[in-house]
Amino acid sequence: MSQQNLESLDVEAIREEFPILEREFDGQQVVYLDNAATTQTPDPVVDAMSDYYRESNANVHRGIHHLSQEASVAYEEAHDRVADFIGAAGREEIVFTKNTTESENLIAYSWGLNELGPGDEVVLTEMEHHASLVTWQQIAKRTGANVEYIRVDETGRLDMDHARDLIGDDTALVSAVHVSNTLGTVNPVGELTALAHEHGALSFIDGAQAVPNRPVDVSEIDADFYAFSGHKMAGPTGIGVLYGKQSLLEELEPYLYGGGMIRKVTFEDSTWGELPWKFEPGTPPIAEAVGLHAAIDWLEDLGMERVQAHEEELAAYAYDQLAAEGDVEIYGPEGGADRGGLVSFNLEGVHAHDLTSILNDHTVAVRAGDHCTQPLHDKLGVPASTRASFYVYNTREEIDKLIDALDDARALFA
Ligand code: 7TS
Repeated sequence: MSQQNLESLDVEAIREEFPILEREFDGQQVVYLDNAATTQTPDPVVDAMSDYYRESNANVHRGIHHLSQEASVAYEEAHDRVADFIGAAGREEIVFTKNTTESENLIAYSWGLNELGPGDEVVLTEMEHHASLVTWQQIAKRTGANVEYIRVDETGRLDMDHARDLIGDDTALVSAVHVSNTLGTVNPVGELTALAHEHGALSFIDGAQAVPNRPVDVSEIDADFYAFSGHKMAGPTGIGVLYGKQSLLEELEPYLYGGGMIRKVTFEDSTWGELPWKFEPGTPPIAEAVGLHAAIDWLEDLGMERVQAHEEELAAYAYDQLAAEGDVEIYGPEGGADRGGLVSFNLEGVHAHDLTSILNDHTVAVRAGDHCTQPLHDKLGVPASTRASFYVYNTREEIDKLIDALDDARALFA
């Protein structure tokens, strides 16, 4: 794709599909820079879900009547669409969950509890989200396995020498975040997966901050498992994805039991249905699957390369503007190809929560806290940071508003 094409996201036209961006508080239009927490939902996605409820709503699992048939087809096709979007082989490899957190827990319970034991190692990174860190920590406690962490260096990148030292024959799983939700670092997840495989270990990649923002091909990464959430990619809340290699998913015990996932049930025992239904018991998120399908169509119309280029451009701009302030500490790589579309920082002498509250007075929506990476913040030596995170509808002018508001925070607190 040419550079010109890469730069051609029509942000003005995109913004028209998000009425929420017109909202005003105290006469000021909202500047929404909290996209790493959740993105806004464009009209075509809202319409797809609304149409589903108005015209096709029924339970799935192939009921005999027309509406159930229609709902089932829509639900199944959503799996196909996701598979195609991330380079999976087919719907058998796509399990719908509630969110990334549930996808992590599914593998932790289905595989971890059954397969891990004393002496086994689970290798994480110091920049894991609690969704993975807390989960594997607790599974390790229950199984006697050890958790090790690949170090984050002073530039906010993974120390790959340390990764090579840590990943060895005792390693059963390497679980790494693709793009850090705090540092913005884009990790070499293909290399980490290759290291895991060299030692007979599996790899789980947390793609919650990657799939929304860049082209992702799970077969190229060769990840065994890969997880992400609908609500961070212009889709609805209530739906997440677990990708798993079919051969592995076939061997795994289900994590939740119930209706819709069985083949044969007697009073004595039960057998499991086909993939992916084996892992989707009960009434699934049907309208949300329709919404996720629409969100993927919408994103692919924009072009994921363009989405990535737009975010990298905004992140580099924000980084430079913040760095030029002189009293701002920024975490993570400087920008460019190994930073995703977010910047976490602290203003000298001002607590992140106070700064975020001042920014809110200017209707600039950012997030303060540890962003579910407490151990990483401990390592950075700060209790919290302020994070601005970008999506396809954000502009440089919105970042300028954030920068302008810093003066108020200095005047009040510094
Ligand atoms: N992994 C990463 C890297 C994340 O950023 C998040 C959510 C999750 C997992 C969990 O996703 P969920 O959909 O199950 O909640 N991150 C954030 C955040 O940074 N602020 O709010 C949610």
